[in-house]
Amino acid sequence: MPLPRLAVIGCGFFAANHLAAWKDLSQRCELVAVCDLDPARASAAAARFGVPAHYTDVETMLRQVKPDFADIITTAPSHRPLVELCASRGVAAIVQKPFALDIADARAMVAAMDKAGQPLMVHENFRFQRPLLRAREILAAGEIGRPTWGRFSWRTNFDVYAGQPYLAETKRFILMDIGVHVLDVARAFFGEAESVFCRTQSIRPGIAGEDMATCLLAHANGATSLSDFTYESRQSPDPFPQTLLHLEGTEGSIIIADGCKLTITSPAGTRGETAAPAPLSWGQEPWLLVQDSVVTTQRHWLDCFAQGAEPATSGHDNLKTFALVEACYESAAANTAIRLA
Ligand code: NAD
Ligand code: 89V
Repeated sequence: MPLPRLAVIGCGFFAANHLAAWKDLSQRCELVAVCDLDPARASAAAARFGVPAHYTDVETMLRQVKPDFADIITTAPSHRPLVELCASRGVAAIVQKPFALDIADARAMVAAMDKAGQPLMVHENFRFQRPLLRAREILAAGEIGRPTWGRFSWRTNFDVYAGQPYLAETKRFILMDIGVHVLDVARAFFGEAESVFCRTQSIRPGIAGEDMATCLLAHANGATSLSDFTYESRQSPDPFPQTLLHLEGTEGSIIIADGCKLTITSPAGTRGETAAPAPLSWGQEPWLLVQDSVVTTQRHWLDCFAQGAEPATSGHDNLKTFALVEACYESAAANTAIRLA
């Protein structure tokens, strides 16, 4: 059985992690081409990762290499046209977060891929980080009883602008860049929210969008969660890129602290675990936790693609996370809680 053929679109800052992860998964898929509008980036990525073909035009690439799926690692403005182009050619797609510029574009992408009968996944990897996967296993096993309250906290002063300078000009910033991650984690743990109240702040001078947000969610399962995230938190050690966690249930609690350290309290007592990322030959601190989750996310796609199963962060599912982000913007603008449809 031939391996599924993969083409990558976008060879910028974060793409090196996707490409290295696809090379680690080369027993399960064949990386046949890369494409970038910038010819130097396209040829450098092909050379670095031993990819047989590189292009600067996506349509030419799709026509010539006929991949089974594309991995779209561009920024949000190009996501809808690229996903719709893949759909028009019957090519399945993975698209990086944030899914789209707005929910109308996100819905259009889901509709296009549904019409093409092809799977669509958002590469949303925070929920695939090892400490969070382990905490979800413990919660699902019922060790702390019924979930009642949770805080999902992502606070750092990491200089994200050095590698991703476009974020300094992005009008809808922290909710769209980090909220899509952390609110997706909140949904993964507690399920859908019925209402949100969000407050945003702009702390750092010269940053176009909000760079701090605090979101209070009322979940349909009765739990309350607090999701908070910022690039303007000065603390030591700086926990970047970890999502710290404090979950409570009717029987106990799960806490994820710096260093991927879990503390679980249940009727059986209190114990500690460490859920560290797997070592990677191409791993680089402080990114290893994220890089490891990229491999896990891409392996999940391959599992689902082979089985014809819907990925956990399918376009359909990520619409619900995206709707939460849009509701947070609406709440912050109106300074009131917003009920979700
Ligand atoms: P980038 O701007 O550095 O790279 C994007 C590349 O795509 C550029 O080289 C650009 O030339 C290319 N491109 C854009 N449109 C194209 C088109 N139509 N055809 C071919 N190439 C095209 O961006 P980045 O920092 O690598 O981020 C890419 C995405 O990844 C963003 O949405 C970002 O939010 C996301 N991201 C995710 C994570 C994570 O998964 N944890 C981390 C960082 C960034
Ligand atoms: O994951 C992301 O979207 C990046 C980060 C720096 C948080 O890894 O922006």
